Amino acid sequence: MVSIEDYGNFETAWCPGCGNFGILKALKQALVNLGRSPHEVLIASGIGQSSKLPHYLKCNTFNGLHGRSLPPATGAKVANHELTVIAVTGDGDCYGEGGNHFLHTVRRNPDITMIVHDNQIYGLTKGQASPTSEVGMRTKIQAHGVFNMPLNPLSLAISMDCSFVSRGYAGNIPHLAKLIEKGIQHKGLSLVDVLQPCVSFNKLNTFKWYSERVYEMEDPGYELNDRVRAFEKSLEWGDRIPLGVFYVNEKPSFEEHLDVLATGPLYRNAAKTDAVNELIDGFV
Ligand SMILES: Cc1ncc(C[n+]2csc(CCOP(=O)(O)OP(=O)(O)O)c2C)c(N)n1
Ligand code: SF4
Ligand SMILES: [Mg+2]
Repeated sequence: MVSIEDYGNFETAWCPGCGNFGILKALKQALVNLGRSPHEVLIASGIGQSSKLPHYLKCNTFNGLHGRSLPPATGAKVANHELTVIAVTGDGDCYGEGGNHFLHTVRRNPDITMIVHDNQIYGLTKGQASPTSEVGMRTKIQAHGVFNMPLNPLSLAISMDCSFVSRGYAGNIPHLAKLIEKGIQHKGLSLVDVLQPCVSFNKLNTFKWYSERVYEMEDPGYELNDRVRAFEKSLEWGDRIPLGVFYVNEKPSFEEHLDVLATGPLYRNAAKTDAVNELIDGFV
């Protein structure tokens, strides 16, 4: 039987009190609840405080370039679709630098769970505004306040028909663990955007600020495949901020479109080089 201890217990470089700890705990809990052993799991990340998370888990990991958690995650899933593949990323990493990859991964729909540590700030580089920072937020760089409109990740994902769209909160670990579990169980790309307080650089969206606003949606009040109603719900932000699953659309995953995977994972199939050799010989 898998236990939390199987995923290790590491010293971290995160600030004491950071919301990242809640996400790490919820992810371990979700993997254990689903009975996934460390060797069955791959976590791919980019660059950021959030992207350090794989360093603190004993399982297969890949820590790549800024904004690039999704391409290696997709590649790994195609090479071995029996793996549980999770992309861990930040609001800057995923919605800024990696925004293009986000859009096209939604279109591709690989069976990957994306966990976005959305602290509405660039934490690692010491507190510049990110794509999700609120208008008016002052930082050392945005000394007169942010004036760019924040990106709404849920609305964007729903508008593009992302097959699973949800929001969790790093201060509600049991709820977040359940959400991650649902994301992993869903076949296709699942987005879990996590509101994550950065206690060092985001003095606006604090644990107190979130705790006064977030609420769990037991039942969103519409069928989860109703894209228009889900989009409308995703616009709710302010005095009340909904948490939970906003949208689900079951559709074929990227891997299901690839006939070559029908006989099993690529890594198990012996490479067939005859046709390639014949082609190369044709140029000699
Ligand atoms: C191509 C590139 N541009 C910029 C950087 C510098 N950089 C590293 S992390 C980061 C922002 C991280 O913000 P986020 O993804 O929100 O992660 P957080 O640290 O907040 O968890 C930036 C701009 C980089 N490493 N590579
Ligand atoms: S800078 Fe912010 S996001 Fe980074 S570890 Fe510290 S509190 Fe967490
Ligand atoms: Mg961030």
